[in-house]
Amino acid sequence: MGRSSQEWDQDALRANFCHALSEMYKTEVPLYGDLVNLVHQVDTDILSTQANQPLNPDEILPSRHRVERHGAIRLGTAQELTTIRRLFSILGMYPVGYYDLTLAGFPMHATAFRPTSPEALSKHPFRVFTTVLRMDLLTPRTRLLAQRALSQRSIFTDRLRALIELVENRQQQSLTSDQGQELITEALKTFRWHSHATVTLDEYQTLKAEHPLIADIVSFPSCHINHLTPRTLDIDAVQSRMREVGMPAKERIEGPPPRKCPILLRQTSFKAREETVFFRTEEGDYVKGSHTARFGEVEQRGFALTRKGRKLYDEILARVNAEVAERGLGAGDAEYESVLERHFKEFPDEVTELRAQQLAYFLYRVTPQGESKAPNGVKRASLSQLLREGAMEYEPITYEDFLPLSAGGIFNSNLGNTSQAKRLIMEAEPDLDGFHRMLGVPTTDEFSLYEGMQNDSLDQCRMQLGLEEIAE
Ligand code: OOG
Ligand code: NI
Repeated sequence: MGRSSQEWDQDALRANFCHALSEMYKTEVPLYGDLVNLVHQVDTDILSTQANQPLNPDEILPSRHRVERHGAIRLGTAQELTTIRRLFSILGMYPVGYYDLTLAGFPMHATAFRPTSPEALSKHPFRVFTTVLRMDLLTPRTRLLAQRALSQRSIFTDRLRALIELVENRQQQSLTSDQGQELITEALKTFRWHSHATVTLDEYQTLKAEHPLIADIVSFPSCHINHLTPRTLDIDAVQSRMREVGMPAKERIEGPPPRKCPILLRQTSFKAREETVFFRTEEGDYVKGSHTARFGEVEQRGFALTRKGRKLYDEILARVNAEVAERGLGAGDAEYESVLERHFKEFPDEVTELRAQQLAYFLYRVTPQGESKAPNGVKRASLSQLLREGAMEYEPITYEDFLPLSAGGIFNSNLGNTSQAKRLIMEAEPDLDGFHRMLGVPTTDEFSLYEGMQNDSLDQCRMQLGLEEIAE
């Protein structure tokens, strides 16, 4: 990034973009604004109770907590995905991870555009879950309809394209302050809601019959943001407060059960609202209909898991789902929670165990005691010994990605009444190569990012302690 004061840096641009998007979404979906206020109230109560005096979260929590939000968009074509990738890279957000949504019966795959360095994450961790349609999984009739509608739309303004090119053609990836502001204004147009569809009601219904998300992706002139997600200190409290105030909360919190050591993430949301949409008619005017897609979500984040930890998580979830299916429990069933908690007892819930068994990632640092230790000529030491001696300490790395979808983790008990089209989708293979081709670059593996952070911290400690090697 350039250094001149009139230039925008990526982190500032991302922060401004996130703020602008949030303000726009609050106007579009007023209930989202209510949810943000509710979360703020819950966090205030939690902090005040803990401290036994009234406290304001804005004054206590790290700024990254108050700003943290993720959003989600759904795209139709490779060209749209490539351009989104170019836009987000200007904001310091890069494609991390691959999510195969066929496991949930969606003809889509996805990545998360997010900051990747610890510095950028601590400045502003905003990320966007970005899905793209898999044409190969649509029936021929729907595919034709989708291709036609998508080829006729342009979700980016000419000015936005010009600004992206301007940044790319420069030596330094920077914009003047005015250009930065303009980039945000123009980008918002890509994500805003349009109440006038580009398809007829008939076409919409055909698309929707195959999968509601196909209709959501294909029928509109933009790729509207479909939800935003603030972060909370206590998702269980948010869930009950949503119920108390009569928000249409979903039946249960997704992800692992509440634990002493939180892992991955837990999230809940209010259900998507039905909205008026005007559909094109053959005669060139519009007829009134409706569409349901946009909602508000809340998340609480825990520790990032290693591959081994993720495997254990998937296995446990598969067991939960097998039991739930066998007993015919629904998502809203109170019994579901106890099944979840019982099976998750197998996942260690002590930081020391999570570390010793290499189930989660950690950042290491040298303690003041370690720093003051005189060099004794020793060039090698074991990690466990350094920890035991109190020369080093560690803290968990926060999970920055999304709830993993795994074959075992999907609630598939009622496949019996699943349509033929959905069955075919669920039996499809992931297509990472195809996704990379659409994206134009490979995605970064999330595990390697966490591992890199952990290794960098160990390396830093090794140098600080004057050692040649810190062994396991
Ligand atoms: C996928 C959204 C995924 C989350 O929090 O897991 C997501 C979609 O577009 O429906 O945002
Ligand atoms: Ni989400």
